[in-house]
Amino acid sequence: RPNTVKERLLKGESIVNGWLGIPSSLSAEILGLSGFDSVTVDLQHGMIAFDAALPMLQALSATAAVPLVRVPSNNGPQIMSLLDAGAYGVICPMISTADQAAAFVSACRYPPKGDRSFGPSRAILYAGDDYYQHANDTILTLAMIETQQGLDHLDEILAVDGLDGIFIGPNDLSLALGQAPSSEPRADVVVKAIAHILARAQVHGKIPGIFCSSGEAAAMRLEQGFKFVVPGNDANILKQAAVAAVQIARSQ
Ligand code: 3PY
Ligand code: MG
Repeated sequence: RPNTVKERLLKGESIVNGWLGIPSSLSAEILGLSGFDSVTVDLQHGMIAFDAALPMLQALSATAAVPLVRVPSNNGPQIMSLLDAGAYGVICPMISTADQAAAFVSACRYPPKGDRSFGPSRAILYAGDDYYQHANDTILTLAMIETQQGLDHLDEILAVDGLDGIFIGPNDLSLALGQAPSSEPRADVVVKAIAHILARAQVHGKIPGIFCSSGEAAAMRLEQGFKFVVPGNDANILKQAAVAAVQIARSQ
């Protein structure tokens, strides 16, 4: 099974990605059927461990959305487990150096390109029996740029072979630059850093992605030139819709 999202990104097309932090296969199925191109199971800040992530990846398989994960950290064995579980792409937080980026990419690639260990227990069910032949090209790798060191080493990180793109974490990036965390930063220093990361990613031919917290914000980022955006996460979308529905009910 091809990774249509990676193929489209490499052609320069834009992707709208859903974001799951609630540990529920039903939530995964709902977002998977909501029109997103891909959906990310967030094992870093979502309330999700491997045992909950597995049925979520299975639920996404019943939809057209490409299943991605955000891992808690740059941990090879953990990345490999989630790939074995059928993730077709990995977003890795807090990438600060080229060595870290190279280790991340290596965990996603079978030898000789990387050091991924073989055993795609469920991936083979999702992908098909020829998983091994295509896996190194299929798996999407996005390194999060969200630390001061990551900014300092941006060009070296972007030069890492096999890294498909970057994904900005605006909250951690704000903190790194001495500002309060925000998904839609307004502080000049953060606005400039985001524009800089975007421009450098474009120069290096890497996919520029960014987390955002609403449909409007995601549309603005696409307009700005980002190619992989997130119009909010499941918990916030649920909360906002619930609050709005209660308000409407009480206003009659
Ligand atoms: C950040 O904003 O730091 C993120 O990691 C978004 O999920
Ligand atoms: Mg972050």
